[in-house]
Amino acid sequence: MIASDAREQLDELGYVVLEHFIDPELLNGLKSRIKELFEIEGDQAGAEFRQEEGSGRLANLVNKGDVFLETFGDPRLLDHVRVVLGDRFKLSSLNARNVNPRWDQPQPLHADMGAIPDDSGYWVCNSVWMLDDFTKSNGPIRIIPGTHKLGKLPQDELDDLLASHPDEVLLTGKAGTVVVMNAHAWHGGLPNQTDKSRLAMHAFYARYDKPQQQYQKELLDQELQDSLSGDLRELLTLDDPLNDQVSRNPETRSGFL
Ligand SMILES: O=C(O)CCC(=O)C(=O)O
Repeated sequence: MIASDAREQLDELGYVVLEHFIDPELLNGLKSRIKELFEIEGDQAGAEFRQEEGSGRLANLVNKGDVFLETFGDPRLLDHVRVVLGDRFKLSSLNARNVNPRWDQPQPLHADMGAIPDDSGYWVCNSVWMLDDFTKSNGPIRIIPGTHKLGKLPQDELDDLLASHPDEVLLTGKAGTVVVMNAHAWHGGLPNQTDKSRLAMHAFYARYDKPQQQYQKELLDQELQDSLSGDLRELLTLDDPLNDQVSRNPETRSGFL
């Protein structure tokens, strides 16, 4: 069950901000494992998916620590994702993004995976886990409310994807906040004007019939796959021939995030 105003915000605005969502102990665990992974992976960090100038990225986090298994299957989160994607959906990817201090470029406005809703409706939904405070000046995400309903991509409508948009809203909040976002809504990260980096984790979901951004069955160690059962196994679609068919081809898995 989710609050009716949360449902309304997801329907109308395309996002909802859930404060105090992450338990403080989990928050610390996520931050310290992510920090460790950045050190271990060095200049290869994010390479399984994409690297991005001005931000550190990590990909395939499901495979990189038990602490991540406590995140993407959280029933409170899935209740919100269900509002966007309906009852049948899967984890598409679990990544992190750390905006470097003083990085002065915004990301272009985009919809995740360049996705446009189809005849069956919305098919991408993201959740942004704020692992640091997100402030107006340290590289928050901007979102243009309502654009998930347009059925158009920003690159087809705007002359300048980097320019500020008259309707943009900045997603800010304390560490521990999670934003659930209809990922068809136009959004993008902003510059970090501060001396500290800004860390987020993204648990990204797709409708059951669409490609995963990262084909989990190919990426996860066999030992981990064998140990997973129940809801997590189902969310990762490790036993789903339809997913094998749609997610195996790397060409269908491009785009931002
Ligand atoms: O700033 C973030 O963490 C998310 C930015 C974003 O929308 C992206 O990387 O596609």
